[in-house]
Amino acid sequence: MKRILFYLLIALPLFTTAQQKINIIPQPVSLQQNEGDFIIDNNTSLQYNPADKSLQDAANFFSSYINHISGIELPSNIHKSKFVEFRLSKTTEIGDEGYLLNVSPSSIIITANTRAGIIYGMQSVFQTLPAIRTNAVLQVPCMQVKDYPRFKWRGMHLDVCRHFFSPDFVKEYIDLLASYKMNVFHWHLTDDQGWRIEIKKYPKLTSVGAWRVDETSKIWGDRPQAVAGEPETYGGYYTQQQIKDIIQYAKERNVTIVPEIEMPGHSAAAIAAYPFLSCSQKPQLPMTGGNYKDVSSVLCVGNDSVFTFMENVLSEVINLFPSEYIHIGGDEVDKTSWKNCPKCQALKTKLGLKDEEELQSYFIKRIEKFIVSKHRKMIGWDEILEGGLAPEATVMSWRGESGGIAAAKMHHDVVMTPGTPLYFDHYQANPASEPLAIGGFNTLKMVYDYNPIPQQLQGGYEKYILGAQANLWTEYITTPEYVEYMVLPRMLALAEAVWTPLSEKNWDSFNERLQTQFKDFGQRSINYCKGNFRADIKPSIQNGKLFASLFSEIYQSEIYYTTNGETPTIQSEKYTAPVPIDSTLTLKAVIAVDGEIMSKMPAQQSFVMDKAVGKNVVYTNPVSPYYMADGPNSLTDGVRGTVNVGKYWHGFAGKDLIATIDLGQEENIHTISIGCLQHYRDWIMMPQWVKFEISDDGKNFTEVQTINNDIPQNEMTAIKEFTANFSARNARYIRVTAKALDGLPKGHPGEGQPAWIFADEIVVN
Ligand code: TNX
Repeated sequence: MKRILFYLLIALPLFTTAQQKINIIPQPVSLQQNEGDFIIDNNTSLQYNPADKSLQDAANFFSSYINHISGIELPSNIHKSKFVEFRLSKTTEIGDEGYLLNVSPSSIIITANTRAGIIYGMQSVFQTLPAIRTNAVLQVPCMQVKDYPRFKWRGMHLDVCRHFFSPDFVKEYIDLLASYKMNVFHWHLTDDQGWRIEIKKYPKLTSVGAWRVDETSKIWGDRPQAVAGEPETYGGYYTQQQIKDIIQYAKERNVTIVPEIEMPGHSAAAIAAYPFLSCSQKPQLPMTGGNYKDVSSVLCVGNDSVFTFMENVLSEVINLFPSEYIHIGGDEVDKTSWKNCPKCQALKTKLGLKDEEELQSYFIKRIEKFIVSKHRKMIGWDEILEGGLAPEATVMSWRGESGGIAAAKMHHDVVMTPGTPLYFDHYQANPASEPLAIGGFNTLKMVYDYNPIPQQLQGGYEKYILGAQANLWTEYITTPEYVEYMVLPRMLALAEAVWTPLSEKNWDSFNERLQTQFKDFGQRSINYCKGNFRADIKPSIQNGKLFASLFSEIYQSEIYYTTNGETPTIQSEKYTAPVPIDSTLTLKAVIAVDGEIMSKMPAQQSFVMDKAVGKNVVYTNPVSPYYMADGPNSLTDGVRGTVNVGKYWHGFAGKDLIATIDLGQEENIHTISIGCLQHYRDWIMMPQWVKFEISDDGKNFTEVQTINNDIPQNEMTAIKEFTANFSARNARYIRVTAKALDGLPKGHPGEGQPAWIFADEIVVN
């Protein structure tokens, strides 16, 4: 007892001196904070072996940062009372990118096996310092850190084609990556709506392909196509000199740039510049947005001069970029033009290929051979698996993880970039109060919880997962400020998911450390999303009873809720435990921080109690596996959908929804309804009509009513309850038929193609 008291007494001053808490993101493998600080001031020098050029570069990086935030000039290799030392060593436990950081009141020593590790040690130090120039004392808390990454590919992608971003902004983006120890910048340089890299041999790629009629003020999918003679004023590209400069900038920060040159699809800009590249060889104007009507976007695979062209392009790209990997795209290739092209068909016959997928595989394999001949590795989107994977290809898995899993099982390397949760063009907070995004919903917590190693690959295949990457497609992202907003803070969550060992990951700790970064973003005027202030409402069944659990992602927040339809206030019920649901009601919930309500609008979830709840449903046409809501009985689970696509909606692709419910026994009923969603941009439309039928035996059905749709087809978002009211009758079986549209309406980007039907609940009373 005495002993404890003694320790308490000596330990106490340590806590009361209010030493700055260390908040590093990503969380290091091991970190021990010690008493005291190292102060960087005019009595500080840098120490390193000047004969080592890489250390000299690293030292310059350190001193220019310090100069930037304080004005202090740090001299190198002269005697001062305190020093910051950089040492190259051979320490096996920290690998190629790891570092040891030792901060005491008289020295900061960073030890690593490579310059990369030294830079990461510096980044950890920088995170303890002010983010901008102030008069504050530069105080680095004493600590001992051992740190190294979990994955070697820690990537961020940026699409500069759909909208163009200046070289200066690209550098800012690289800086952001580097601050959180991300080491791959995937630069998406060519796409349908813009070619952004100067190719000396083919100047029209940029003089034509980099410019388009400016329709920036209109939403991507609604932009009109260009008309001949209109001025092409929107665009831009990077000269080879600018690219060299950016590569050097990235290298100083240990960021490798992986260039992507898209082929054979997503090539409309190249075709606008050189029409011979397409099957039809028809001239076309550069695209302004997402309208693909009569546009060729696929290279002709049956024309040998197309290969010569692409190989010449790749040669210049390979000469510029030192990256081990060259990304060739390979995604979303519409093979219709190949089917109608005599040259492509002749090639298919000559090579004895089964179908167009094998033609695509032929294309990719031939390009891989070329890239390998230049001593580089080819990487492509997961579609390159179709028709047979090229022998040495690395696969970037974006349509979920399945492509990555398949490739790893074939002993190919994989980078995980699944749309959920790693597409940062998707919403991160309540869409109702966010700037317009492409769709989806990937919150900070979802990104944080992401583990790049799927269960199916545990026990032998882990080594094929190089790491993970988030993608930022910019159809809806027109400005640098908006890029920052979509990337921050989600990139920080990803940084921890790809760097920190699972055992050291902790959401609450991350959320707390994040608050320091938020202050830094604020000081540096960097735009970021303040958080997902939408309470998450999760229905669950416990012992046969329905409950709603409420969650918040926000640091030190509280949740208030109502069940009477009113908007919750700080005086409403405070959430402490799952809320029992035993009648038809709408639950509304808001998030508060420090007594202030932060949600711009409440999250809400409706529940119904009716004769069909919990009853079995049989479908004539299958539910889409992508929109299963909470399982096969989602239409009778008592949980209603919201305008938020995907949540609690059952999706049917292009076919009628025909659902038969068995109530288990004869019941007296007088009303049946079904809720349907329209989400025009996502190809989800109201059915043409809904027919309600009843039966005693499940075989012979009698129609009680058919309700026609009255929601206009151009309405962007709507929820409609199709309701049949009739004089009370006895029945055991109910059949509901929602008739699909014959095709998406005229003027819709997918005109004539099958529409989706989304339904959430069938209510019987
Ligand atoms: C799919 S991801 C694409 C992109 C789009 C993106 C929008 C991938 C390989 N292809 O071309 O920009 O969806 O989220």
